[in-house]
Amino acid sequence: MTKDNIFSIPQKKVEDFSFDKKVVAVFPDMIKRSVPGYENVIIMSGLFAERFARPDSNVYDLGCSLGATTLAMRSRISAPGVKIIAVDNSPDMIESCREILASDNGMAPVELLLDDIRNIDFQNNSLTALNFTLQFLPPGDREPLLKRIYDSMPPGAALILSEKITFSEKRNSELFMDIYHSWKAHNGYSEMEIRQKRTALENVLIPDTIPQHTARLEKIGFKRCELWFQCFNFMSMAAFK
Ligand code: GEK
Repeated sequence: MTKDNIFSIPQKKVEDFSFDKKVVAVFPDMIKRSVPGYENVIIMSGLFAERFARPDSNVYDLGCSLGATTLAMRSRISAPGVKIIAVDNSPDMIESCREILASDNGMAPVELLLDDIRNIDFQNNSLTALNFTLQFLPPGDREPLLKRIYDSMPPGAALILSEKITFSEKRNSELFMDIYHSWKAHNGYSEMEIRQKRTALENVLIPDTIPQHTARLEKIGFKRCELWFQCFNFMSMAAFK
């Protein structure tokens, strides 16, 4: 695994974060050291897929990056006729993801799309995973996307929504952010790396609170929304139609 040291050199002006070749080259190390619980969320996405992927339906992995969620789901799906549709709008991610998928011998076919998740015509959708992706959409685009996902689902279908979050109580936001940064330092990131990455993400990743997520999902029509994972300012929810 190539070590992430992208932000280890002082930068005069920290540019907005983008999922380019440099990030792709270190992505597995970056996400493992930057998202608490990431590996669990991925494994559990496979367990959701085992239960919710219905015969002859589509399963979506939106913002698939290098295909970690797709591979976890693929390894668990046994229902016949399931296709996984994995989407990312970073050409560098998709190129590397294609190579990774080619060396996997899972059964379910995977359609890999280089596209914006806002452009996808969702069909026959038994399960959608949005693992740490919705947070990168402009806030006003989040509800319309979730509504289109909901509309493409039969009753009983599921959504996995994993996100970085913030808190309505300012002191809690600061506390959890601070503990989160201590965890990053524990994982070997320097104070400068943590600071520069934070600046790079400032305009790019806009977190919501758990009540905002829940209210939006319920407004759209999802019947049961459950928080099934949380660690500091990261969480994963499951919502069912
Ligand atoms: C994993 N789910 O390993 N359309 C398509 N893709 C997008 C868009 C968009 N509008 N915006 C961002 N992305 C993955 C991890 S990473 C999370 C997801 C992170 C893509 C972006 O290119 C990147 O690959 C991914 O969403 C977010 O389980 O790095 O914190």
